[in-house]
Amino acid sequence: MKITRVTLWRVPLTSHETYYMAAGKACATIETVVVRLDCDSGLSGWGEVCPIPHYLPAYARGVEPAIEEMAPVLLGADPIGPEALMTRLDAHLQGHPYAKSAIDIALWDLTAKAAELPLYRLLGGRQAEDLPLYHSITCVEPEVMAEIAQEARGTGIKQFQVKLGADKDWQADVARLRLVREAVGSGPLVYGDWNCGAKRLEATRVGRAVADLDIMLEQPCATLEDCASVRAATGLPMKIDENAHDTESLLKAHALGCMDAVALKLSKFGGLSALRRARDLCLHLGAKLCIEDTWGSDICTAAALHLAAATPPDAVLNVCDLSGYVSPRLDPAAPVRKNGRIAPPDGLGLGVAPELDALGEPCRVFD
Ligand code: 0XW
Ligand code: MG
Repeated sequence: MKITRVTLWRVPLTSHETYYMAAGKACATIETVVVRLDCDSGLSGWGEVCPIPHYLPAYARGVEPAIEEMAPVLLGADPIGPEALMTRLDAHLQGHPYAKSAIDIALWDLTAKAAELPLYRLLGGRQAEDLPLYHSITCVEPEVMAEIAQEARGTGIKQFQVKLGADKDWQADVARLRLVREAVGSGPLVYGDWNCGAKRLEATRVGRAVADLDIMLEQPCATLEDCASVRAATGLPMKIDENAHDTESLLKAHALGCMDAVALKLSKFGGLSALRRARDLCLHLGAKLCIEDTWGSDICTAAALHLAAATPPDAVLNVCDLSGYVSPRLDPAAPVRKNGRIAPPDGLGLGVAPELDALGEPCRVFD
């Protein structure tokens, strides 16, 4: 089997509610990039990547030139066994993991379709029927965040990510954590995410002011060293997100003692092949795993769900139904949350395929 065509679409995804984070970052309408790899056998594989502006060293309009650069290696190549082709792509174009993520997801979709299996079976086999979701709460007034949490709790959600720092008011952040903690009752997991937007001082003040509560902190500062200082000063468990993007960063976070949990996002690492290796390392290091992507719709969401379903359930902290936060749905038949959980699709390959109407006209075709 050979790849004969690479087609790209840019699709604006609009959040149901604008999603505010620290340091002026927000998700209102964000472009996702959808990739289709067509083969001479008639099979097609789908990929997607949706970088959030100002969030990581990645941007949506960077995907197209990176894929243009990789197209000569892709065209005519055998897509079966994605890691072999990804190794060739890494030699041809260094870095650019976010652009490679979309390609790698499409290669896994093709490989699983050719094997006539749902992707989770190729990734090691299904270990979980469904997976626990967290609900991410936009950084607005503390009382409003508590209401959002309570509403989500009523639908069965048991894990809450409380965005912090958007108004640079540390006492408001204390109120956010206290009110959400109170609103959802004891038991559920509540964690505050600064998305790198705090300095050690304010993150430590916030953490110490809620240290009597059952709270986890997520990526308070921009560096692992500063995150580790906050963890040591507050005694609160910590999830690392933006700083975890390759083997070296995972080993460093573990050595610094600040990686109780970690966000394994497809586009930070370079797709399912790289994320599966990172997952295995994290299993060894004993961190709890959030398996997801930065943002996106049904393709990113499905890819992460397949890997999460093929991971030992006691290591999985949670997953994210990214496509539930935005519209349009690329595939209206894709999985949705049910009682705070979500299951991977059961069809062959990724088990999702975008409706062509939702994609519009392609922005580039390489053949
Ligand atoms: C990546 N986000 C902005 C979107 C996800 O839903 C969660 C959040 C994060 O930083 O963890
Ligand atoms: Mg985060």
